[in-house]
Amino acid sequence: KQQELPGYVPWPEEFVRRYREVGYWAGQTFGSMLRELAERYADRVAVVDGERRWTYSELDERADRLAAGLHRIGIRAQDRVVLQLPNVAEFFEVCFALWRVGALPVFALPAHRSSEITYFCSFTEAVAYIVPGHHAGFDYRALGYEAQGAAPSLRHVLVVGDDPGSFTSIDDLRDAPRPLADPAPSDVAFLQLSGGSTGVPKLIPRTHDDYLYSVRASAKICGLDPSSVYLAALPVAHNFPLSSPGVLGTLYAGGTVVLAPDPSPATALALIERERVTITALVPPLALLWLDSAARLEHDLSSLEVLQVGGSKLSEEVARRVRPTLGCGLQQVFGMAEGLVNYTRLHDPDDIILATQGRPISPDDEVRVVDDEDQDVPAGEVGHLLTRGPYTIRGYYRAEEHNRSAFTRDGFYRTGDLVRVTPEGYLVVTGRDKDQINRGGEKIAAEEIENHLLAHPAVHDAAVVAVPDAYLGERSCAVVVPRGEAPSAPALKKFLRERGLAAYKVPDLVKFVDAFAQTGVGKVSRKQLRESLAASLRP
Ligand code: J2J
Repeated sequence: KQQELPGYVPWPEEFVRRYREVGYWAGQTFGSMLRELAERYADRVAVVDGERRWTYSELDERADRLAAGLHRIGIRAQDRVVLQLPNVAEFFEVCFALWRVGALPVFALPAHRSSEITYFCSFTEAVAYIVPGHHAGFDYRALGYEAQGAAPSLRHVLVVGDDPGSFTSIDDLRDAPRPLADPAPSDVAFLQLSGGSTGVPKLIPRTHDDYLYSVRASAKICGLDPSSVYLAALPVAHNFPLSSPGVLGTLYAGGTVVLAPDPSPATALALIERERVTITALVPPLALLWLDSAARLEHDLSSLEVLQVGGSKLSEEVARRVRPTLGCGLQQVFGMAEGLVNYTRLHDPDDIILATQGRPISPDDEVRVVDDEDQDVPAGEVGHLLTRGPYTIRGYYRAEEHNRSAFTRDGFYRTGDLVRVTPEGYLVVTGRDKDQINRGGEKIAAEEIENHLLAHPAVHDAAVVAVPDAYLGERSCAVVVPRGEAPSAPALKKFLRERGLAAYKVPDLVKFVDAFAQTGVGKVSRKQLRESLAASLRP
């Protein structure tokens, strides 16, 4: 057995034993899963990307060939590889190839820019960075150069697509398959991104064992089988479309994954009709966009059985419109890349489906709702959600100090969500106590943006908070105390974009104030400050 990844916090031995005994952890790896799927579903279509259709055997063979090529250029077990691909078929080829080598994808999102990418590459000491070349009007190879400049560990920038420039194309890495040792199922399989509430994004180590359990159980809860057709409208690297049950759950069930290049109604609804899609997943603002779109009348959506909505709170009014308008069932999904995922079940009564965010996947998901002193609140009351279980991490990757506050001493993850539990055991999300803005499902860590703002010479202090928004649920607002003459709001936003921040993190609004409130005893905490600013901005 290989050495454990430094910076990974394993489950305590008694939990490992239990999760294996009960069969949650089935001792499988992603690589061996694909091998079995290729045997069972050989000629069935696994992935549809535009006019391309890859069968299960084709995907399996591609993964073998690329794994051999990655191995040839020196990529080895436990190496970290930052992966930033949009919804293209090669996403699967590359992931499974890395898993066959035992290397760890680090899942960046297509929206990330140099600020995020250089951090992921240097913090994880990545040996390679994989990009799409051009995509959606952006040249990712430029990020490749920046990453190389910033991360001495980076030996390769690999490009998917026709125009690698001076980098290596993955087309040149499709070697003859060679035998490679499969990683251990208990090994870390990849690093997923946390929504985050701290100055730098936290990385989430997920093992083959724990993640595959959540994928298998999710596929079952969502009724997936070989006739299922899943439309990936959200970016596939995000935990929701990746695993709840998402693209991996669909492959596990022998179904077909259809990749949408973008989630607009025009693109996605046409694909639903063309590919006879049965299930898809959206964040609430996109669900609203689909419901309001005239395009839904132009397409036959009769194949669609389930629309999953999650990532941020879905209002009951919007929830009510799903079945009458789109003709399909609704499933609410409340999950997190750290682990715990809750689903309303397909045959739950309407009041549960419309007004709750579901219940946990596993009988061994432990859920506590506590007050500020970590004491359980009376049943049904609102409190902080803590959780522990067979697919919830025990610590972020290489974050010893942060882990001391993000987890309780007995290993519960502090989700930062405020919830109550219904008598039927379903969770209702009522709010949040983490310093994060949930911009229609896209998460923004206040402190991360504040640090960027503070780098501006004319910014004395800054706080970033959420303001309510009819469409997105929340938008972000930077409240800035200028140093000397205040810069203009557009100039500040431009400054942030030029620092290489992903566009969704650039504050929607900028407000200037003379000073932040101080209490009699001294400075108020950042958290209190953000809370009072947010309250003052609410209409
Ligand atoms: C309210 N808040 C929600 C919901 C997530 C499935 C689905 C979503 C995610 C995800 C995921 C919410 N109502 N229905 O990983 O596998 C907020 C909570 C939560 C945070 C996690 C999955 N669904 N949230 O959104 O890691 O605040 O995962 O703690 O991006 O999103 O964000 P993230």
